Amino acid sequence: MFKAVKKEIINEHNKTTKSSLDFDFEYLEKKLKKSHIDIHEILDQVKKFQVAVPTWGVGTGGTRFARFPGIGEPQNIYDKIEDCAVINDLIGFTNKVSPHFPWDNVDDFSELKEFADGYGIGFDVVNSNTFQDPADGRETFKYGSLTNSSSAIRDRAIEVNIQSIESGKALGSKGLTVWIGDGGNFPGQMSFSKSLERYIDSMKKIYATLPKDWTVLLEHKPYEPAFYSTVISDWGTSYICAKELGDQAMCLVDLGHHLPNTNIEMVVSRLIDVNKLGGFHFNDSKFGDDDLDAGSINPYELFLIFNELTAASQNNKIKNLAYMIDQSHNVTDPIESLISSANEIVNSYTKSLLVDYSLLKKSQDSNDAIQSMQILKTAYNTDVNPIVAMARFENGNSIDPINTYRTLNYKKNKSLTRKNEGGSSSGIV
Ligand code: LRH
Ligand code: MN
Repeated sequence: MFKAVKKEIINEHNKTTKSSLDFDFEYLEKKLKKSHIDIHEILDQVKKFQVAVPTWGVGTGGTRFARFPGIGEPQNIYDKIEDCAVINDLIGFTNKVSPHFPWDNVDDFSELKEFADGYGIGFDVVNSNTFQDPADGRETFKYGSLTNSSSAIRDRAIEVNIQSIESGKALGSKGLTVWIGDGGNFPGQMSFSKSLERYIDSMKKIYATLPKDWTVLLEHKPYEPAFYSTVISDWGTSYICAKELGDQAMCLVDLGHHLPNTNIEMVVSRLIDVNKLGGFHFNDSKFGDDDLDAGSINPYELFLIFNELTAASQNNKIKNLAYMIDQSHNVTDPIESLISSANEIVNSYTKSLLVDYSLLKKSQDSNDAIQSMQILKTAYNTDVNPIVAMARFENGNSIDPINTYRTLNYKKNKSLTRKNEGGSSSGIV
């Protein structure tokens, strides 16, 4: 660690902010003590929190209309690892990245692993891509991948996933996320039943190649790129498939993959109760799969999701969930967005640790709706920034990461060596 951002720079900057942090922390300590909450117990848990950063998230994202890359854009997976290391050196909560294949393919994965190790960066769950055609153009996934009517094309999609597992093994990953865009744009275009049958059949062939200590995460999404029917459109379909595949198959919840007004925290609770919640793609949205910064639009929902997670973990109902960010940064510096998003996620987790779940249960059992809501709102309305900043400080990271980052002129310096080959073509990356 501290190869991307020198420790001296972080220490120097922390000197200017530590005393006001101590003031805020001591004030919060006294406030929480009145509610019989030991701030140090909370701090110890927060210091251990980790959420993985998506490699595709450090490049400027775009839409079907356009992409406006910034200066010093990462041009390859090595540049992306370096940018992810800047984020982790500054906040410490993101020491793993989630790669995407073939976007992050290299000739020598052990060399890539060694490079990342040098920055203190590991590899979390990997992602396969059968929503774009393989580079050799032999097959097209235009009419679907794992559910395509052509067995040859299904076999190719299965091969892409098995290859992603092999690449992940070389990087020390322990999981594969499978999201497919398969679906139809018009009534009658495809058989709902046949396509689901083909999906399960294809996934069984991928599942059979999973190392015993791996997990496969099924990611549902209601629409886009298909705009009439999507094969794995909701958590129920994902659950049916995960159940059919076996114990190593779990469901991944991408927050943006739910129709407007869906109660996502209840979806999380359901998947916990059926022992099939495997992980998250954290982000936020106002309309569709907007992939906006986590906690930027609906921070209370993010808190309510962690409320379900913390209650479940205190009852030993969940463990080893894969926490990952999946965002597209179209108008911000991706490094700044990922720093603030990761902190928003840690903030929501920290607030959920302030909830007295036994008091909440008593209040729920006595149907005292106002008190139940107040128990949650009291935790949510508590400014936990002093705890999260102290966790960064005690982990050796930056108290004020965005301002420390801005003193680095990082992207300006990188623009001297990184030649933007991307151009402003449209598309998410
Ligand atoms: C699909 C998705 C999926 C990724 C892709 C980049 O919308 O959320 O998780 O593969 O974004
Ligand atoms: Mn996703």
